Amino acid sequence: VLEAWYMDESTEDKRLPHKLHPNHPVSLQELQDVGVWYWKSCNSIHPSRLFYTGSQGSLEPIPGESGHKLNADIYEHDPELQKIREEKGYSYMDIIDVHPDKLPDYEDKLKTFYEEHLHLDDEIRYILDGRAYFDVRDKNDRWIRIAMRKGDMITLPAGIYHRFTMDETNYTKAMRLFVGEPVWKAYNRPADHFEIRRKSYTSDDV
Ligand code: KMT
Ligand code: NI
Repeated sequence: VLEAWYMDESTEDKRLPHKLHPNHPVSLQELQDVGVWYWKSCNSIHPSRLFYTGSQGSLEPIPGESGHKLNADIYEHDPELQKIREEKGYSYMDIIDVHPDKLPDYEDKLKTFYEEHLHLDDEIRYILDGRAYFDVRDKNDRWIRIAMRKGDMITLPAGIYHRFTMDETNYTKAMRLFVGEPVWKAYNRPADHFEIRRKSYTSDDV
């Protein structure tokens, strides 16, 4: 099942869960309200399955056999991944192995990933192995932490403030997807002058 929660204010190790006490979980609907899509693989170790149902972009609990059933073990030739890529136009993909021996400038990159930033395009990640956290700001500017593990896919909408960190297991391998030629440019906060910040993801009563 989806694991997402509001974060505490502690400045302790970013790799820790940082849950509130008591925990304040965040639902799939609440994520969708800020424009984040999240879906899990059928091979997830979690019992509850959520399938991305396609064109409407909705996530629903197992609707019979319809929808996509990603399998991270066969990502190189997974027809379900292929279908999503075709439907969404994710023509570009590469794989980022976040490990000191595999990722050049490992420490610097992790530092950059954890700076609060936005992109002008969607950030689409599919976790092939290991685990990680994506943190996103809700409409009231509070941090939501999303736990990602093998088989999970996420789409952060263009313009949302977010950041990324490893968890205590210190390993993740992720597929990066993109519509067309990839643009990885990150704009650290404050970056509110962009048109994309006017449209959405900011407080409704502004
Ligand atoms: C980003 O821009 O936040 C990232 O690319 C996160 C790291 S993907 C493993
Ligand atoms: Ni980013």
